[in-house]
Amino acid sequence: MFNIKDVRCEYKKDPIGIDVEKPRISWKLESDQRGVVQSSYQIQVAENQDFVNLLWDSGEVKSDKSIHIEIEDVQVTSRRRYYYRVQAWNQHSEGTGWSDTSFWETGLLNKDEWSAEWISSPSDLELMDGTQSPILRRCFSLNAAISSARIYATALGMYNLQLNGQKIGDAYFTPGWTNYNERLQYQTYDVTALLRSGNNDIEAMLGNGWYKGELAWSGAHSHYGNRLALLFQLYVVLNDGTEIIIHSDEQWEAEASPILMSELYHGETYDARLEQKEKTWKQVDVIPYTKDILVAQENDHVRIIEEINPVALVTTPKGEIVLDMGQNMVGWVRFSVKGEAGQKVKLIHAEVLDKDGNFYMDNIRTAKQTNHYILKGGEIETFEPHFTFQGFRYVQLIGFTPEQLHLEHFTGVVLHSDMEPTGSFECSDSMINQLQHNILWGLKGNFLDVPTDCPQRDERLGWTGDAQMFIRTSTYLMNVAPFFTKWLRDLESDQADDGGVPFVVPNVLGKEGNQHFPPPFSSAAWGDAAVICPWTIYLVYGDKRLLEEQYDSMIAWVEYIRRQGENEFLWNTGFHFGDWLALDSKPDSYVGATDRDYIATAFYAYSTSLLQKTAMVLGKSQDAEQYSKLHTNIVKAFKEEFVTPAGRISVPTQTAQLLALMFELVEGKAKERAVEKLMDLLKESNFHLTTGFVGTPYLNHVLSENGQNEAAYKLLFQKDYPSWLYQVTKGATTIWEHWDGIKEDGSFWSADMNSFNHYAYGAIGDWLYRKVLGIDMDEQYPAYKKSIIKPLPGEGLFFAKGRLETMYGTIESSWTKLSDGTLEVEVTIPSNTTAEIILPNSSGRKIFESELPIEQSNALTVVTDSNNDVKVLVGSGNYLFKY
Ligand code: RAM
Repeated sequence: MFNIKDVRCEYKKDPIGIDVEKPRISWKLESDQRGVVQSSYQIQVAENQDFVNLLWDSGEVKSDKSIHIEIEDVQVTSRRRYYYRVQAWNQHSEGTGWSDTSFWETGLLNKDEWSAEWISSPSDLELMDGTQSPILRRCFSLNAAISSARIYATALGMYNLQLNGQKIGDAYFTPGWTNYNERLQYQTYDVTALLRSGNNDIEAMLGNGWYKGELAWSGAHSHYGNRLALLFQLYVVLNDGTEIIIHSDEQWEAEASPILMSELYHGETYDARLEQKEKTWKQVDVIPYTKDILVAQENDHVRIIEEINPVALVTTPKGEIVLDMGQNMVGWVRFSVKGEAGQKVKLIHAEVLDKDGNFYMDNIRTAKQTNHYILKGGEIETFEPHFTFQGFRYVQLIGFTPEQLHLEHFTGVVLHSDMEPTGSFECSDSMINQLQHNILWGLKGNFLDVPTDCPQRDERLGWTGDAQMFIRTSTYLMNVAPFFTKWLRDLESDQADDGGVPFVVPNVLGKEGNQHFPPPFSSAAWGDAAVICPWTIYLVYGDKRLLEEQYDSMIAWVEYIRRQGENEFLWNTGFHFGDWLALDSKPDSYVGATDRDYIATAFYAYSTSLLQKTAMVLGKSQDAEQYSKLHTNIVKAFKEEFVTPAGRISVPTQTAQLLALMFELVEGKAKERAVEKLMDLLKESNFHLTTGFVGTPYLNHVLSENGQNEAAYKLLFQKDYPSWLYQVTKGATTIWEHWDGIKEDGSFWSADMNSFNHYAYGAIGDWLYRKVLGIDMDEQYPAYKKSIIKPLPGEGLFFAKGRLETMYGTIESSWTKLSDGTLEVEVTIPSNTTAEIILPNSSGRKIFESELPIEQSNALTVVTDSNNDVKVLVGSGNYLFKY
């Protein structure tokens, strides 16, 4: 058996509306034999599904490449569907036969194809309080059956399209949040089935969204503009071949919608009675606005991903009626209600109850997170908001009659970017499994079009540092390549002329003059996202094109640092967040004890090393040499400044030792001393961490890498404050911003910054997957073309098992300690890849693989690693080791 499956174009199955000139094709191979590699492949692209008129035939190409193969020789044009198929052969000359036919469809590739005009509600249309959402509509009739129809649409603000009363597509919060000053995504919809011959009615409701709404915590709004507008273009091909274009222009009409107010932070107010009001449509305004910034949708749409039922309806000591969703979630509550016209109901959303069990909103700060609904009366009516989302577990219900209060009338609707789930992790300890669950929900709550720090309070911003800390973990949970591709383009477009990278992307904290932070708005470990994120996406998905695209931005960041201060090899000037929220900070400070210039210089070295590797990958050998020299000089300067001649790191904190070890800034005696110091510091705190945002992601890695795996397990299993499991003991269902968001006595950390859904500390996930399961790769062979599987069992766990869907297929890794002391390790490696499996604690033991003594197995090569553990080199297949 040798099959081809999961054929993809630009990571997607049959994408429509993409504007990539040379799309890349990837596929997976499947075989029941071990050690299977692809020896050749063939791709055909055709105009039709019958593959008679070929646009391109690669012929049989001798290559083991099966991901990101560029379609080079097809000159793509707009609004066209291209069919393609692939077949592959393995080293035994077995062929897969042709894959199922797949396609991609282009969007509007040239800006001048936008004949539509920007339209807005006219200035004489009365919108209540100036906050009411407008509806723009166009009625038209078609006099023949429809053969195909596509809509290309976007908005200044958010839009929600309906065709003949039905929502178009399943995406929410369109057009998504980009740096609207330079980039605005449009979406493509196949509406063939929704249109009818006869009369049709298109309606677009507009909301403030990220464009005009309130963002950041100072009450500031209209960051990109204050006039909502729509750009819309519909192409209909009738059965007789005629093409009709309906686009936004002065023929459209506007009227006020039932949405009286809608804001991301504050919620939505909807008066359902207005649905029945007689409408007086007014002609829209055509407004001047550029179309030069339009780009096709790049990341995954935000969709409704799942729905959860509330677990309880409680009355608090204060008498509040509160719904408990059982899970801190992001999205909204959909509810059904039957009552009199004019009845007002209200849902307020919070993350936690206070220690007395009362509803608690203080940590949400000025965000109101409140949806108001005014009933139209009569039959059962169902409501869910349009242009807002809430981060919550508890919902206070106000204005409902006792008969209306039934659990089954309320549903939690979870929305986030619709990325493909790729990983799983399970082990013998239920608290660690809960931690893993919380990490996943941190991602769900904060990967809503942009990677945000938190999803609930008046913030919800794309903090670069948080993204950098969590990106590798996120790759173990979902396919985040399209998500980060889009965000990195925003990062690049928001990058200052001098190469500085803003604290948040998209940058709404202002490029200058922001009252909250002193300029220049670039902080070590935050701005380094410019280098760490593209490099990570390259490693995990083999996406060299993204590296090429981001290369200038990566260089600009490193050169920015180089220009700071007087010594080009140290970064010892400017504002930095430091080891944010570390526990060794001074009273009343959020900045940990590790010197900021120490952190800044360490990250400078790290980013420069990644830039040097990037230059190598891209074949830019002169750059590689230059950055390798720069790196050597930074490390030298770092040692002179921060390491004593006898090898002691002058900054005596956990985070300082971690950075030096993780970024390989010390070696020999100094390295040994750093490990000793780290262990001493841990012993002093009775094996508890003191690290903040910067140090925490590396803590367990460094321990496991430096012969202290048991210490890493000890930290993982701590249940008292501060530890990962402390929050689990407090009932957390997501990861907290503060180690003591809820204190031992049930009181809270101060309300000004206390998010209960903040993924940064969830970066421990990277250690769970990469070290406990041991799923890692050889960097020379990115995308897990060659994986390194090195599970590290430890005290407290009997088994761990998990999987990761890679570009080549599924990697599985599990280990079990049997009661007789035997260890079982099972590994699956996808076809067309190889692996190095390092069997933990195997030194000197008799090992069986699938019941045969390992030496007799001809599917693998046995060598030993530096610890004398047995290392086996394998091809694809499933392997079961026992010893
Ligand atoms: C707060 C949040 C965020 C962090 C910044 C520096 O706004 O904790 O996660 O990155 O500070």
